[in-house]
Amino acid sequence: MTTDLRIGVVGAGAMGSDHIARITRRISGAVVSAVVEPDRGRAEAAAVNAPGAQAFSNIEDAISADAVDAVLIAVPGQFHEPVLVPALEAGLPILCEKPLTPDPESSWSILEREQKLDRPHIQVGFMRRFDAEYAALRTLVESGESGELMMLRCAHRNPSVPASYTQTMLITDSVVHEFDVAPWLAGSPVKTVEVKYPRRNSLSPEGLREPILVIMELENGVLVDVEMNVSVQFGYQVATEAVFEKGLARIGQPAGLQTWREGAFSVADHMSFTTRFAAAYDTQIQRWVDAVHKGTLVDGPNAWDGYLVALSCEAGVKALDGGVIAIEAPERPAFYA
Ligand code: ISE
Repeated sequence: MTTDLRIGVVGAGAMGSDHIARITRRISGAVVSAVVEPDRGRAEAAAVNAPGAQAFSNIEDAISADAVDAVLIAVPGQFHEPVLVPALEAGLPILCEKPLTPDPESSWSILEREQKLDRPHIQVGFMRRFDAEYAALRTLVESGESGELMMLRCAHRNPSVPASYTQTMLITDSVVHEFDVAPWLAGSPVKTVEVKYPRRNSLSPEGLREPILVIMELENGVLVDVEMNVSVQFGYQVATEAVFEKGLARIGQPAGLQTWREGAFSVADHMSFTTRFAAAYDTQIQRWVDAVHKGTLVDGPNAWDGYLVALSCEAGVKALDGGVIAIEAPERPAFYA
């Protein structure tokens, strides 16, 4: 029998506490051994779901106390680098919530540090790759059964966003997922990014100009459009229609409880990504834990994928001001082959 992997969760906000509860209740082969969170209130609230975990206010202390075998980073993206660096220096396996870091330069410097180790240690939390429907769509693309893929038509709708959500976050916090998953589905990296603005939703928070339509051209000629819409009020939806030479495929349609009453038919849908992707998050963390036990350390998107997404986000943010922005990616280091 293997000993449980001792995970230090860094950040006990919404996502971190969701992961803490999931590791404790639903993941096998792992325990939350440390919660790293400077905010005492958050740390205490999270501790309820992590019996026996030690509390630390920074990652360095958790590492020097030898309290962790692996690190799950769930603080906002701008705070990832100061956690990634000591965790890499300690040679620990890392699951880092998206994005790897907020810009290509800092992501590149993380890649340089990681390459000093014997093998990749960082998995990036692009959880959509672990969603059963996304996986089925990828299998369909690879099988060629419907012919070549030509277009991906994506809708990414949030009921609302917090007051702290800014215009660039439409790209860096939301479309960031499509920048990872569309190339993964289509088997080709992003070549150009363009953003178009339809009429503004009058219900959008002040200062936000949205929805937006993001158009990506992939290196293999597949076109991807993403309706990014964060004030839809009615629910949380992430749906994709894939257009093939001789077929169509759709994922992300509501599949909840169907009711028919008083002359109206309805299907229950999600209100948040935490429920919509709950099973994907479970699978992602279970597979990461299993990979760490096996010694492969990563089973999913790695730091190189995180770097490519950082390049796409940089292009996407530029495209918010107009133009078709091209992406020039360097060659992938052999370390990530
Ligand atoms: C949020 O941070 C996420 O990662 C969700 O998956 C995404 O749908 C949402 O737009 C983001 O704000």
